Amino acid sequence: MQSAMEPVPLGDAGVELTHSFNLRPFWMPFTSNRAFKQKPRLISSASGHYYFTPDGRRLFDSFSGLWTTGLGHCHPKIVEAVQKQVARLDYSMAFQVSHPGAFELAEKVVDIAPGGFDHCFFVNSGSEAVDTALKIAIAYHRAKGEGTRTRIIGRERGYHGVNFGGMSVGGMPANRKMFNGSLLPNVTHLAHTHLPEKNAFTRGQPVHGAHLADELERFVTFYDASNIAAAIVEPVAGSAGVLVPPVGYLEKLREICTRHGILLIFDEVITGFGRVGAAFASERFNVKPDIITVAKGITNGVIPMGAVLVGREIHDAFMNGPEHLVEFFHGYTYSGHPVATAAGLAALDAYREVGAFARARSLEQSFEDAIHALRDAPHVADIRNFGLMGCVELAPRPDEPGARGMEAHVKCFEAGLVVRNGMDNISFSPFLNSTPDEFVQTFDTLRCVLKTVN
Ligand code: PXG
Repeated sequence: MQSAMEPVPLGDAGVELTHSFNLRPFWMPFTSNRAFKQKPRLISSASGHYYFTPDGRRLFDSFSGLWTTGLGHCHPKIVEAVQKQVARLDYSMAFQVSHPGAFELAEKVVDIAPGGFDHCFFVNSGSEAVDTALKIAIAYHRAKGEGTRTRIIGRERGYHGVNFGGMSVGGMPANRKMFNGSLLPNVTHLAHTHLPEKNAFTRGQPVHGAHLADELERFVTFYDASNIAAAIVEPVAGSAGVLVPPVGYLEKLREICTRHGILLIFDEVITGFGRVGAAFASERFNVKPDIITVAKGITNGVIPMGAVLVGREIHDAFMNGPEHLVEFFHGYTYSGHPVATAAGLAALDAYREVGAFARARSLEQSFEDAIHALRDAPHVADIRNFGLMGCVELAPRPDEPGARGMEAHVKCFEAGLVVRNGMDNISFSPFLNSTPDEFVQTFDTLRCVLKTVN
């Protein structure tokens, strides 16, 4: 039955925001700048599950930052580790010199990764992780004497960041449109797995769609396996609005890749570090890729960092030349930055201490029940969820796609709830240490907001 109650205020509603600085110079990323600057939504501090505005309003964060901050904001142990590290060693040269924290974190990350992943290359973001992974895949084949393997298979609606590699293998038309002539040449996209006519309102993995992985086999026939380096997918597509892999789909991709010597890359920038109730989605789905990319949760979002994980087979293929020479001509000034590694070490400790991944798993059912309770709310066209990832898809307003989602976002903010909308998809990434009550309140608030949305 539809709840008639008013939204339970998770945060404080109301008050206009104040600011005393010039809004013009900062060109904001992935933001409707002109609309924002007419009516800015500013956050000036955070604690636990809440943000605070400059004028003191408290807002509940339903998105754990931007899929980043599963342990909650300003986690005291991570804050302390960062403060200590920045005063002890702010930066040290990243090439031909290093510092202990980078080795310690690499070891801890591979410890919680699926068996066989025993090397970790540090970068500073998800986009860098993806471009690094693509370069590793292509260089690996070449090192093995298969230099013709250069084609990469991506997927429609995939999001792999915004650098040229990730954008090229990604499948977001709006992100690609402006750069069409400059994208990587040897890329082919699998069909996306969003089949609302068959799978709408599925709880967890949809039943229909495993056959879509067979397209990879067609690409092998068409291009020949000797020309294909890798296939890259998000195990659960996040930015596209939580597209959950159909039952059997990832297994099929794995089987086809193995049969044809194609590397399978799982982009776990969102799904890593507990988001799907396990350390990694590959563990949760029991499908092991050859390369894993991570970012976001590796430091609980506190300091920018990403990483690429590979096994010995791939790593060792690079280790053939003279020992005094660089083996892989790739890296960033800030690869393994001391402050980022300190944040990463503290985050990994915190995940372990509170059993965060198991805790996330134990919350899945109540999250699923709470989000699917919105099924009969106004404008709702589909609801999808897996682990602690969820999406409420709104029917677009005729001739104005995205406007309804944006209105819902703004009205939620005014009602004390920060949500993420990508066009008309409202996505949720609750904290790994949420309470079931927070889920209920979040979706009650959204229901009330949707009643006022045109
Ligand atoms: N891969 C995946 C799977 C991601 O989700 C990136 C790569 C790029 O990471 P960086 O750190 O370069 O931004 C991402 C980023 C959304 C949203 O609304 C998701 C991301 C970024 C912005 C918005 O879901 N994920």
